[in-house]
Parts: sequence; C-alpha cells; structure tokens
Amino acid sequence: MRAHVAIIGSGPAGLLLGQLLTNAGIDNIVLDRVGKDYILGRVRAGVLEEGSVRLLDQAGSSARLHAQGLQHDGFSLAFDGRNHRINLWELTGKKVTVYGQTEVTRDLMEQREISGAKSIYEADNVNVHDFGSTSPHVTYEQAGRTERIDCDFIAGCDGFHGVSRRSVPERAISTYERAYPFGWLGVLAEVPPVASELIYANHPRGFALCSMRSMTRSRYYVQCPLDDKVEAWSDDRFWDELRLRLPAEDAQAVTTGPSFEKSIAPLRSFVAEPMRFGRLFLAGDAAHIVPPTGAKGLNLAVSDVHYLFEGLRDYYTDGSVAGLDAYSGRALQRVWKAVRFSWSMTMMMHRFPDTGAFGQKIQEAELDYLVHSRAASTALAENYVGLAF
Ligand code: RFL
Ligand code: PHB
Repeated sequence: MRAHVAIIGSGPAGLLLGQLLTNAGIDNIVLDRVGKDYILGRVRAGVLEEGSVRLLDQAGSSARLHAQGLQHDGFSLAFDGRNHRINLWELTGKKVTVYGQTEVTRDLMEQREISGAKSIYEADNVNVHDFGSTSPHVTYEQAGRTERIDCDFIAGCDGFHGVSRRSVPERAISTYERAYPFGWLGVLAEVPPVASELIYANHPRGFALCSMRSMTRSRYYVQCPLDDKVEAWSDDRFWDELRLRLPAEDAQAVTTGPSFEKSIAPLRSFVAEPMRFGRLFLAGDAAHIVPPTGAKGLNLAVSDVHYLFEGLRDYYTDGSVAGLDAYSGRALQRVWKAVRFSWSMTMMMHRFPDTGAFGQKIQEAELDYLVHSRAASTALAENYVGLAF
C-alpha cells in the first residue's frame, strides 16, 4: 500500500488531520490498534474552544456540533461556600462550546467514511520505520499477515501510550513531566445538569467539577486518591461526596440518578520536545498531556493539527518545506502556554497532601483575588477560551 501520509491513531487528532488532508486532495491512511466501537466508548473531553470549532468547520465536520453543541459564555468558580461567575463573553468576546469528544470523533469517523478515505482498525503491532530517510514506511499485522504502507510522511497521532513517540531514539527527544498525587473520578448520568454552566469547585474535601453533555445528560467529577478503585464508589457515595463539595444552593439542586459510566483518570503534565523527527511528526496526546482542569487537551490536539496540516498542504501545493520546518516550534509555543495554564488551574483547585489549613487559605485568597480583579479574571478567561492559533 502507498499513501502520501500515514496517520497512526484514529482519535480526534488523527481523524481531523486525515479529513483536512483528504479535503485538500492529499491521500492518507488512518491506522488504529483498536476498533471504532471501542474508541467511541471512551468518555473524555467536553469543552471546545472557538479555534477548535473553526477547524472542525474547515474540515466540514461541524453540522451536528452546531445543531447540538451548547454555547457557554461563562462558568463558575465555587469556593468558600459561594459561586463566582467568570463571564467569558464580557471579558474576551468569546464563548466555548460544550460538545463531547465522543461526538466529535463520531462526526469525523462518519465524514471519513463518506469521503471514502481508507482507515484500518484493529491493526496489531503497528511500527514506524525509516523516518530519518526520505522514504519512511509503516508496518502492522492483521489476520496473521504483516502489511506495509509506504509513505512520504508519518503523523504520530497515537496518544500518550502510542508507538510513535516510543520509536524515537532517546538521545533525540527531551521530556518534561509532572504527575499529580490524585485522580479524577468521573461519572456520566442521564440527569439534567445542576446548573446551565460548568462549576469548578475548590473545597477542603477536594476538587469537584459539574459539567454536562446536554441539558439532559450530566458529567461530574470529584478528585479522589490515585489508588481508589471504581468499585469502591457506589452511585450513592459519589452523589453524597459531590454534594458535600458544592455550595449549599447547588448541592440541593443536584438531580441524582444511576450512572452509566464511571472511571478514574490519573492527572499528568507531560511534554516531549521536539515534535518532529525527520519525516515523523507527533501531534496531540502523543506529544503532550495536560491535566483536564483547564479543558485544554483536545483543543491542543486540534491546534497541533492546524499547524501540521498547513505544513503538509504547502509541501504538496508548492513544494515548500517552511511550514513543516516551523511545525514543532509553532506547536510547542502554544503547548507550553496551555501546560502552564492547566498546571496553575490544577494547583489552585485541588487538595494536595501538603495543602493543609494554610494552603487552603492561600488557595481561597488566590481565588478571591482572581474573581474580584478584572485583570486577573481576564487573564483566566483569555486562557480558558483558548489562545489564538
Ligand atoms: P487519543 O484520543 O488518545 O487517540 C489516540 C488514538 O491512537 C490509538 N493508538 C494506536 N494506534 C495504533 N498503534 C498504536 N500502537 C496505538 N496506540 C494508541 C488509540 O487507540 C487512540 O484511538 O489522542 P488524540 O487524538 O491526541 O486526542 C487527545 C484527547 O483525547 C485528549 O487530549 C483529551 O481527551 C483530554 N481531555 C480534555 N481535553 C479538552 O480539550 N477538554 C476537556 O474538557 C478534556 N477533558 C480530557 C478530559 C481527558 C480525560 N481523560 C480521560 C484523560 C477529561 C478526561 C477525564
Ligand atoms: C468534561 O465535560 O468532561 C470536562 C469539562 C471541563 C473540564 C474537564 C472535563 O475542564
């Protein structure tokens, strides 16, 4: 098999890059080690920046997003028993769209099928080869046979645990990492959300987040110990803990019901530099991870794809390598700002082992300053709606 670009990973990064390339007449193959249903069963991000929506518009995969996505022009920070609204619209002139990553992925998969572009699912033992040369290739196994894809470029969009980054020699890559000493227990339930906007709550018992997928489907999270087991969290225990961490007015308004998804995710900040190795380009979680507190992970995957797509398009339209050469630097500049923002939101909102009574007071003072200073609120809002790309 041959394609201009071999894309490893059928998450949002790989599928969006594939669609933009297909629309531009640049043929590509998307490969994933798992099946479509498995990918669509994962519950992840929920908040899209305007820049992400714009790129999905450009790809032509945003009709359902515009019909069903919820436009939010603010969110609340809850602490010291009260809610404080951050008015994104007034502070930045921008909104965010609440629309699940699962739906983004479903829309991109459907569009890929309509365009007739090739995807290979359940590909075992995917490997990238010769990306230091001008003729790289990818191999994988399926039905007991080893297959080969020759290509001009490989896009490593295979997430944090993927094969692409791991295939780079250690001396060629630098990594920066921080693991946080807690996780997020997330629950999805067919109940109306407690409020019409998201609530990020700082509480001495730990962080809590009230989010949603629609006006009838809620997504809630509570900070929990990393070694907690999901089985130890009955629905009743979850709802009780959530309510304890919210201001009284919200706690009373929570509609409870049976959860149909419950999982614990660890929190980590991670960046690999550079994001290009010869003809192998990393994009999205393959290159960087942020804790979900700032809602940046999916949005960063989209901005990486924007820079990478421009580089590839220029290469195929006029032979220019300038965009490809600039890719890693442009992407990383934006990545580090989102890593900083996600880290600072995480530090401000969570209970750490050494937070104690003093640390709690400092967090509350920081939050109080943040919501009462227009300058500080604007800086928060500007980062939350997403820096320009
Ligand atoms: P993905 O989505 O992980 O897709 C990678 C794909 O690569 C495949 N793969 C392989 N394929 C072939 N061979 C291999 N060896 C392979 N190894 C892996 C995998 O099967 C998979 O299909 O990465 P991508 O495309 O870079 O997308 C990144 C986003 O998924 C991620 O950043 C976000 O979900 C992070 N995130 C959030 N981001 C936001 O922007 N806003 C949010 O509100 C938000 N909330 C969240 C989040 C992540 C969370 N978790 C579970 C970590 C909330 C949570 C709880
Ligand atoms: C979500 O709805 O899953 C979500 C929303 C905002 C975040 C993280 C996750 O910061």
